[in-house]
Amino acid sequence: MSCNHGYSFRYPETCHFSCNHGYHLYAGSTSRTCRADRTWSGSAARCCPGGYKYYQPSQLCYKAFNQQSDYTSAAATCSSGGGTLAIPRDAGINTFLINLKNAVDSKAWFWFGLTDRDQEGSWVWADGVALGHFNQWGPGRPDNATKNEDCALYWPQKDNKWSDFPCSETSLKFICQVGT
Ligand SMILES: [Ca+2]
Ligand SMILES: [Ca+2]
Repeated sequence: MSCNHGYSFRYPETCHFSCNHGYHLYAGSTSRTCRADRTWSGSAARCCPGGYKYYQPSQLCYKAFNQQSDYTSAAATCSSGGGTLAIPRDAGINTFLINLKNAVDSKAWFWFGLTDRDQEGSWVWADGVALGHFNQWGPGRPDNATKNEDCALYWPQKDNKWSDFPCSETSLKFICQVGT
């Protein structure tokens, strides 16, 4: 994000924002005017990398990848784009992510950023925060069925509830998130 190449503004000058190369504007104002009270008109522009979609309530960008990967490699792909595996921390984000991945592949399983790899039964989001009150586990899940099911996924055959599966499984697709 840049504003006329960093030129400093005074009332009543107008700043024209543009997204950095490879990013697209999703929300906010491309032109903001410096007002007499030293505040700016409009609202902050939000840019997402190409292929990512902006979700206003979380102010983050998300992309469902149409490629298969184990959990660790998926997380590395997200990290190389400056983000993490997506975190459906509340019902609104969860619904947004379900629609996003269904538009890519409504039958595939998709990883998202939740794991109990470090301590069995202690689920932690991709940003290190412990899973709180909100969850959407499917019936009987997580079950750690093969004793090493430590990574979370969307389970389209069960109304897109969450399930646990071995992190080393390579046949899943995945969803990333990145800041604006
Ligand atoms: Ca587990
Ligand atoms: Ca399981």
